[in-house]
Amino acid sequence: MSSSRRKFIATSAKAGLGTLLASQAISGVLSSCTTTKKVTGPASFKTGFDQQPLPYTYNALEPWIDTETMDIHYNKHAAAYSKNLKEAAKAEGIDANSSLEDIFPKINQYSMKLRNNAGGHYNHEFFWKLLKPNTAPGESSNLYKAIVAQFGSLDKLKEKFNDAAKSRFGSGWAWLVYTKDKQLVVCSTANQDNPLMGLSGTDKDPFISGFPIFGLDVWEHAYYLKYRNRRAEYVENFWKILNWPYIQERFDAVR
Ligand code: MN3
Repeated sequence: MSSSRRKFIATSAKAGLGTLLASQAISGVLSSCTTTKKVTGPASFKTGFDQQPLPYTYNALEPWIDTETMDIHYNKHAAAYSKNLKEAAKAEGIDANSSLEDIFPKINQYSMKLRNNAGGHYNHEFFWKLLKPNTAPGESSNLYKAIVAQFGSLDKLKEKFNDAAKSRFGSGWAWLVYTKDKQLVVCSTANQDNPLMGLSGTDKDPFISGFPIFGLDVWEHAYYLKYRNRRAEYVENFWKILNWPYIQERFDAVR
């Protein structure tokens, strides 16, 4: 067992009150004494600047994501974000051993090159881990229960998430975010922005800040070779390769 896992179990055992407060939040009754811990996630999810090995082969997600797309997406697009992030960080005096989670809250202090490539690198490192064929939601998991409490059902969440992914104009991402108010919220961001960034949205394009539980890349480079203009079909198929054990672990770590 990893030390972070041991620590998590030890923390969970002591977390009777925390669990009570979280269940109140999940049922929609937010207690005024609920602690609002900063939602940047635990250390075990910290992201460095180097690209990590893809956790499966290029054809592992066939037929939902084709081999050629996976290869180009990982080796060209995602690799470029990591390379350009390191260039920008060096130019802007950022320690190469920093984690992106520490940089995102103050992202406005840096250039657009840093923002785009830090987001691009983080989002893709995260995205690869979110994908795994043949997993299913554990209906007794905290995440599943929170989804049902918040949205009514998993199908209702899917509908909301798919709408966000389909209606994001141009390039961007759709997200399920856990906010510091302990709510699960669906949102989307443009380009390579993500909910960990210290950004503010507009009335027409509100920005939801929080810890991403999962997200979907809706840039054309993520699907165009196979799906052409059929983004809706790609979005629908995402649910067939969503890595439920991993997203349940993420939720358990921040809730
Ligand atoms: Mn991409």
